[in-house]
Amino acid sequence: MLTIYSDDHRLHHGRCELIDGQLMPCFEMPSRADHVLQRVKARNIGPVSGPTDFGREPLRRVHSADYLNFFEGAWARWAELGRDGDLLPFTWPARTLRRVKPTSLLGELGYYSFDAGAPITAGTWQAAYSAAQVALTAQAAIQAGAHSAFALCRPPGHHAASDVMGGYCYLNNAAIAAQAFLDHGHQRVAILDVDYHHGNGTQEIFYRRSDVFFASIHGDPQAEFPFFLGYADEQGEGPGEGCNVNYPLPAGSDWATWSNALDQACQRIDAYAPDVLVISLGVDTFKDDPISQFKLDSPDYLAMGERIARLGKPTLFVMEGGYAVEEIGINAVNVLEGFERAQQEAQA
Ligand code: OKP
Ligand code: ZN
Repeated sequence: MLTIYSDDHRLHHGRCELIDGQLMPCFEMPSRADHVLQRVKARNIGPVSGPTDFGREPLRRVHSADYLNFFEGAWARWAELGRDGDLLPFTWPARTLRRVKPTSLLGELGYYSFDAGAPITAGTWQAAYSAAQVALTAQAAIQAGAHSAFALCRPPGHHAASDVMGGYCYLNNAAIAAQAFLDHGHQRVAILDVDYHHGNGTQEIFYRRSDVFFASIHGDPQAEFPFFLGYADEQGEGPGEGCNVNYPLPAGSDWATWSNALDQACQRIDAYAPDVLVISLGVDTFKDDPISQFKLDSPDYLAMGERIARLGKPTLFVMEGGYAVEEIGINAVNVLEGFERAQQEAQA
């Protein structure tokens, strides 16, 4: 399987995040991508290439122009104010406040975000831009005939909505790639989000559309980030009615519980009959993940890849979360190896 990767991810390294009332070093750190790349090479799953630059237009198909302009220019405005620490929001237009867009940098940042988990540093725009190009380049490989490809994106993307950042995410890599499939002649795309956290951004982007089916298996938002989306009764709206399905699972869920949800998600995807499949590949479902509460073990990721392969669709894997840094490479690449093994057996 081809892997697309860019060193630009290193340009994004937030300093700290607020977790359980404590300021902690960011869990979403550059070494995450290093470990995945190392494992891709150690297991020799295929070639690794850099991204092609497809420009801003494919980002614009998913994100609003005002949001992209704000994000691209935010650091320069922060620096102009004489600041050099991370740019972080701290006030949002929640209920009881107005959804106006203030003119000041911190006011605007509140308008364009939903939490303080997405710090903007000097290199964040470039890193996120390159991650989106990584996803688009892997998408193009499948467009050109590859059965599968791995977009080793960092920072992740699935919490980013059309004009809102948050949860370590700025640009929705998986959504941008899914939209690119449609823009290159595909009719129906399914996105399966296996990250521990609900892909609220992806859901929002496609919620009223029937050309993208979104399925997500995640920690129950009653108890887990992002709290305010990801419930089982969210099934899509208008033309998108029936094209969204959520499987919230309780803390402590192991492979038996998780794989049952996966089977259900796969049945729904099968019934939708997509041309292609995009996997939001988070491996923070791992038992030792420091911020998550599921109990998957490393071999389970092989089985996950096998089950996904049985859908029999061209498949783009897009890296999302996973914070047990030592094991993230093993677990992510296990999904890819399980997929390839089942795929080769099906062909033989
Ligand atoms: C990103 B991805 C707030 C702490 C809350 C945010 C989790 C984001 C997960 N600073 N944690 O889905 O793996
Ligand atoms: Zn996650």
